[in-house]
Amino acid sequence: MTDVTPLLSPEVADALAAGRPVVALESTIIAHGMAYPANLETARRVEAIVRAGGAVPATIAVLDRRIRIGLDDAGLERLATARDVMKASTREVPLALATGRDAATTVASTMRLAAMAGIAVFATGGIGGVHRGAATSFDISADLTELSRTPVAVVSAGAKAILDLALTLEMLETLGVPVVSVGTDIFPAFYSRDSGLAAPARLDTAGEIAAFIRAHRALGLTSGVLVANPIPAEHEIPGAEIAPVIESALLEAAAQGITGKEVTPFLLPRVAEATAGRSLKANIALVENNAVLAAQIAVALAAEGR
Ligand code: PSU
Ligand code: MN
Repeated sequence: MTDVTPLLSPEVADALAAGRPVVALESTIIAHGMAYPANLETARRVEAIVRAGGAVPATIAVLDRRIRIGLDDAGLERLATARDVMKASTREVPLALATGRDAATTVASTMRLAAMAGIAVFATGGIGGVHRGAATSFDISADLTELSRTPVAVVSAGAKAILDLALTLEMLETLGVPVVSVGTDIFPAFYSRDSGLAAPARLDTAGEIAAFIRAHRALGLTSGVLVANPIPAEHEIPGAEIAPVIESALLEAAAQGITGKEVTPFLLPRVAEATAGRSLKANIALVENNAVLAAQIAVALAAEGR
């Protein structure tokens, strides 16, 4: 019989039992979002940043037929180097468990598994959302579905720049997902600080965000919260510069018939190549920046008892 009980690392289990701060981390970015060795270096550095911020990192994946909440270094290395790792959104988690395939978790499945384990805060790069052309392709990430039904705060640099951000914000509103930009009135656009779209709400400190999450929870609201934390200015790629690169990568994807869950893994290396690695540097910087804030939020939440 398949064992679906999450297997917590000893460090994560201890922290959760004691009510100490824990930050969940996804693994799709390791297995499918960045190439080796940048993926492994980033995974390690993000964990170190969470620790330095006073929280315990819990990178989530499915390995050896078990849901893992908190990986050791061998687990991180395996995800960063293995060739046949599945990209598992929530609906694929049972498939990974039942077939015994190793799987990296997306924002959606990481949220769900974090919630199962009692982890309230999660740091990532950018969420999936409504793709350009979704009116005909229907390509809308299950990350939005999960945000609508799973009470985890997702610290991101907004949604992936390859998406239709205006439609993504509309969808988040329809789904009742609070969207809070950090220290700005505008919704960030992953590689750039300014999407040209107004943020639905603004908060300026981790303490304020923790208070928001507590109020959201106290009301019995069961959705997630999207915390949109702009990339640090020194690492941003202005929208006007990155937009044509993304557009030509999207055209290439369309020409090759790339659809569904393959789209992001197809685009990211092409964007990295076309920007001579600048997009990869920006991606790493924003993930690290989100890990800093997520640890602060987790610490603030734990301070008043989760
Ligand atoms: N953003 C990135 N790199 C990534 C992802 C997002 O910069 O690899 C991943 C996340 O794991 C997210 C997933 O949950 O892509 C969304 O995939 P899709 O659009 O197929 O739902
Ligand atoms: Mn999709």
